[in-house]
Amino acid sequence: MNRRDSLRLFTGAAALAALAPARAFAQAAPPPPAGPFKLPPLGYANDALEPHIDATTMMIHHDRHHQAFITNLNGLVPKWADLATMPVETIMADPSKIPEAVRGPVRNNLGGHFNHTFFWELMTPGGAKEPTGDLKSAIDAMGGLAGVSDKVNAAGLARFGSGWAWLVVNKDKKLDVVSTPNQDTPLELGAKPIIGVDVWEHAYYLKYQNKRADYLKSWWNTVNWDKAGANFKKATA
Ligand code: MN3
Repeated sequence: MNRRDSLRLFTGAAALAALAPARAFAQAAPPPPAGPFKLPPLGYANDALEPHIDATTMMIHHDRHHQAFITNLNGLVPKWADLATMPVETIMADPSKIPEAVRGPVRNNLGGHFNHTFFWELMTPGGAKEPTGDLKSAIDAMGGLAGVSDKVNAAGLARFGSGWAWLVVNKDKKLDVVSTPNQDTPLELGAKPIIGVDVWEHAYYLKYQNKRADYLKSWWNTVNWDKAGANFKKATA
C-alpha cells in the first residue's frame, strides 16, 4: 500500500466516524474473546434484591467480576483443551488433575465461575421464605434455621480476607458448615453446596463497607429456598 492509498483509507474511515460517531465508538470496544464459556444471565433485575443487595453491587459483581472469570477461562482454553469439555464439577472436585502450568489460574477462574453461578441461582426476589421438606428436617435436626444461619455467618466472619461460607452436605452425607478461601469450592472437600454466600468485599462493600456481619444477616432474605431444597435433594440422592 502506498502513502496515497493509506491516506485515502484513513480519510474514508474518518468520514464514516464523523457520519456515525456512536456506531464508530461502539465498534472501537474490543469484542469479548470467543470461547466456550459464557456469562450466565441473572434470572432477575440488578435491583431485584434491594434493599439487601444494591443494584450497583449486583451489576458490577455480575457484569464485571463474573465476566472476568469467563474472559480468563476462554483465554485458558488454548492452553488446556480439556477445560472446554470436562465438567466443571469434575475439575473442581480434584484440582490436582489440572496441568500444573495452568493450575493456579484455572482453579481461581473456574472456581469463581462455579461459585458465582451457584450464588446467582441461589438468590431470588420471591419464593419461599424458609426451608421446606427434607431440607427443613435436616436443618431442624442441626438446631433450626436461626442456629444454622448463625453458624454460616460465623464461618463467613471468620474467613480472613476473601472467600465463601457454605452450608453443605459433607462427604459423610451430613449437613455441615464450611468456609473456603479465595474461589475454592466445597467440591474439593468432597462436599456438595446447599447454601453459599460470597464474603469477598466486592459482594457487599458499596452498601455495607466494613460491616460484613450486617451484610450476612441481611443476605439471608435473598435465599431462594426452593433452589436450596433442590440442591439438598441432588446432594443426598
Ligand atoms: Mn464475588
